[in-house]
Amino acid sequence: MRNMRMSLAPRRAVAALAAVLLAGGMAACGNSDTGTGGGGDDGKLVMGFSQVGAESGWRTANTNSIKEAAAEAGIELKFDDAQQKQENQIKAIRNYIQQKVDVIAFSPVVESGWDTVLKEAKDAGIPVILTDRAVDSADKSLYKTFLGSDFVKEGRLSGEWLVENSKDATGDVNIVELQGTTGSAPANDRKKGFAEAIAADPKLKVIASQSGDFTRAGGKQVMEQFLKAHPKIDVLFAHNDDMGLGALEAITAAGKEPGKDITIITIDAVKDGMQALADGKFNFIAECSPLLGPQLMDLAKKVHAGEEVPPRIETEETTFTQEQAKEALPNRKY
Ligand code: GYE
Repeated sequence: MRNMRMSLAPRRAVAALAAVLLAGGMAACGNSDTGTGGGGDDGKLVMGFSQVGAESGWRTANTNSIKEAAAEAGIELKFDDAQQKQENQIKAIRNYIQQKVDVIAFSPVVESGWDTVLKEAKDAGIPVILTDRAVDSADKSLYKTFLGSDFVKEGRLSGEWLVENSKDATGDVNIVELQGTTGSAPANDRKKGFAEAIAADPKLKVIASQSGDFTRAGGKQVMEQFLKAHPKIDVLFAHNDDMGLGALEAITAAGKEPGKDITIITIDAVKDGMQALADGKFNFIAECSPLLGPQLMDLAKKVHAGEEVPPRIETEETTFTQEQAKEALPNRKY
């Protein structure tokens, strides 16, 4: 009896200790939000992703691509929609730092003002990948790589098409420009590339240029103002399909025929834009691919494993005329 009692006591202690350890262990793995650092509940790589918003068809396709690719790659994705506000993105990134995710990826709504929060991520030892849009930070060590399009090139290709197709025009060709979100990389760069290209022909003149925030509503509203203020508009250059699609309504309401009375050039090549191009309402689209998910997940794995990655990875893109849009449309996935 005595012996038994004596042997029971240590057994109870062992059991109690085991219970404590088990509870502690469960707490640690049950809460990937507070600090596993080396993976999620099931040892998965955890990515915190801060998305710009849901402003356009492009963005929806981009979000879907990221979510699908994460699931396929076995990456646990924490996703936040910032509703086009930088302060929301900064908040989301700080949250991810606190949660000790393995990798932070984000598409910065504007180019400036990221140094402080990027430094916080770096100090916490969490690698950052920029996707879609760039930042203007002088310190390139604040992020591992930038995966996305060459927006200057997209603007330039749009401008070059216009130069080529205005050869026979006599007199001034009046252009209005619908810019993307003020301060965003695609708005800054597309404007720049387009301006550079059309400088080749002095009769091509941008007579008005304003932001429509990359949305259909914004495109429609600003185009209405343009049409009221300027009796002779020959060309619309919209920084994305959605603003161009919004502008179509304003143009039709003003009694003009889009694609004929006003030549329309846009960027993205999402399905609705391609449909407008195939229908003869748009005249040219420079493609910008939103399908960045698979490459992003690949990069996240490499960066997490400490592998070197190139500082800049460019998306492959093309351009579409009306004829090419008709051909491509049946197979367009987004
Ligand atoms: O062109 C536009 C979206 O950053 C490339 O953002 C992206 C742009 C895209 O709202 O439609």
